[in-house]
Amino acid sequence: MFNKVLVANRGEIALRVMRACRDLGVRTVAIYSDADKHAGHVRFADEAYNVGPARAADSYLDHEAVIEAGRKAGADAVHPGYGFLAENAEFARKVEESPMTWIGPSAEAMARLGEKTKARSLMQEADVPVVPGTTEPVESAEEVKAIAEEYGYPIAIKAEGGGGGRGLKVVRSEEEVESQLETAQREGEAYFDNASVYVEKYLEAPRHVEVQILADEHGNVRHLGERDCSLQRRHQKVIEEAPSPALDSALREKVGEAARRGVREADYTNAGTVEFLVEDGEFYFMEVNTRIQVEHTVTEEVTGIDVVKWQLRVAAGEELDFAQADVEIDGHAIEYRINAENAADEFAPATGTLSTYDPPGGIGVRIDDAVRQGEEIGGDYDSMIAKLIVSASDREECLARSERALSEFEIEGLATIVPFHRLMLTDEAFRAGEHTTKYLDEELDRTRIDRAVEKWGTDGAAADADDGADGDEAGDDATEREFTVEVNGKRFDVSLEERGAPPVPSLDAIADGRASGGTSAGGRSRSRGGDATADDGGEIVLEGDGEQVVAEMQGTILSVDVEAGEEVAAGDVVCVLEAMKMENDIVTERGGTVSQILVEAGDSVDMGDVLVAIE
Ligand code: MV4
Repeated sequence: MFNKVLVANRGEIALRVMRACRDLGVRTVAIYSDADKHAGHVRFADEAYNVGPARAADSYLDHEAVIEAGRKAGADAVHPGYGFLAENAEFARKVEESPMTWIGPSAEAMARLGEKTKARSLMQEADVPVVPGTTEPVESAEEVKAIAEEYGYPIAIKAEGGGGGRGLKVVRSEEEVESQLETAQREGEAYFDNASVYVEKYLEAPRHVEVQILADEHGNVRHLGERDCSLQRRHQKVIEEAPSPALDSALREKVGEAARRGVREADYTNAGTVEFLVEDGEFYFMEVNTRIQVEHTVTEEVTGIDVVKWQLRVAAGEELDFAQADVEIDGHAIEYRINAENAADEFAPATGTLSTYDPPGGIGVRIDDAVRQGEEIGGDYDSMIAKLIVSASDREECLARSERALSEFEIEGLATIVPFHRLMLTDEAFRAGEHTTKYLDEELDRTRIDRAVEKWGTDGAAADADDGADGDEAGDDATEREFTVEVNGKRFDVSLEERGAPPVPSLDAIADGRASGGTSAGGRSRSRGGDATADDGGEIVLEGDGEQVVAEMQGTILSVDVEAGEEVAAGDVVCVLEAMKMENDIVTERGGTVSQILVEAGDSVDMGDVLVAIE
């Protein structure tokens, strides 16, 4: 095993890799940018090297700086995590040529699978079903039209170097061929330095199912079952789960074995993922991801196999010590990506300081993160700040446990997509496991997301207690504070909201030495005398010393305790109002002669209604 591993990444995945290193007794080296001096992965590592002043992602992409840090630290291997340099065959080759070991597939295997037509041919060789289409690049619109004649529209034109939705163009009729071909070629050139494109039959509403693979350098290839990643937004996965609710055991077996045959054919080693599209009970190879993925966690939860640990072991030359038949899928796991984004604003990235960060715990709950309370999220990097992985004995239990865990997740100071996840747990299609890759972008009603964010707040946290009262973040101008009060030994969480300017005291009130018409203690309600307040809007006309006794809150009149013409003194009870299950004595402020009674027992009254007039 290695002595020291450099982790060429940041955030939760850097920590995830370092944890596997620690479990194996391997020392860890972090790299960091100036913006990340105090970041979680830096704090966790045994030692850390600054790889450049660049603020954002650039520092983590500097091949030479990363390799130089490894040399200085005396590291004997490099783990790239995901993103950044993870699928860069050129960087992998540079590490291979250094004294360090590359923890991943060989640069050669990466290059082989990175080119999509090569990967398609290779899969066909291994008897893995591919989407009907070409295994050679196409150049002219005529070629494309001829292929479309064969399979029928719609077809997909895909960039040879493509992936993740970039360089994918759908063609629905012959008229669109020319322009879509040009666009795909242009995007391929711009994104991947490769204008070469190929054609596939386009599947309208497939599911995304991917198989986790582990392969050692001794010829052993194992699959760890599949994950379902159909819930995506603009090609970004949002929720992933294992196993896929879309497969039965026969199809599961077929997909897993196909993935195994495919990577064996590619002479592939280390961890990898074979992605498939599944539609109408058929599955088709899409691409191979030659890295550890964000969602590897759900596979770990249902198989009990530490995928990252095996990446290190396999790279160190060890042999996989379990047979395919030993791999058992036990229960169900779902991963929720906790992204700092406002779901109600087209998932726009959010920045801010994590004034509260209190993740859930308990049985079946795993949190992979690298942030802590008080940290500032500046928007320099990917918006995913944490992952919540929930596991249980079956999907039903997993969904119920997910509701519990998400409602426990308390994040303040920053919008996250927790409310969106809570919405998904109420969504029929998701709960039934029937959602396809089109669901989020094309089928889900946007206003439901808006309402979820309103209900649970942008952070979706502890909202059951404060009843969606994060109104200050929703942009209205109310000032709101939360208080905890104890009444008769019982604890209540209340939130108080103040809107508008405070009332302006009247001249009368000032002369009387009162601030404004104050509420008497003991459930006694204020009545309005000459001290009309600013929010009266002039509706009450005061005559001389007259007084109007008004309802302080909405409720029901239980009794009227005075009669017209009766003389009353200040503080006398004129009626009793039941509101919020309490009986409130309504008293006069100053007293006089009762001139009018406007209510009787049983009447419902609104706040501000005049009950009794006094002259
Ligand atoms: C497809 C497809 C339908 N038919 N290919 C999108 C990402 C890229 N890697 C491949 N993608 C697709 N390729 C054919 N022949 C539909 C998609 C697709 C998709 C795939 C997986 C997950 C989400 C998706 C969302 C839109 C389109």
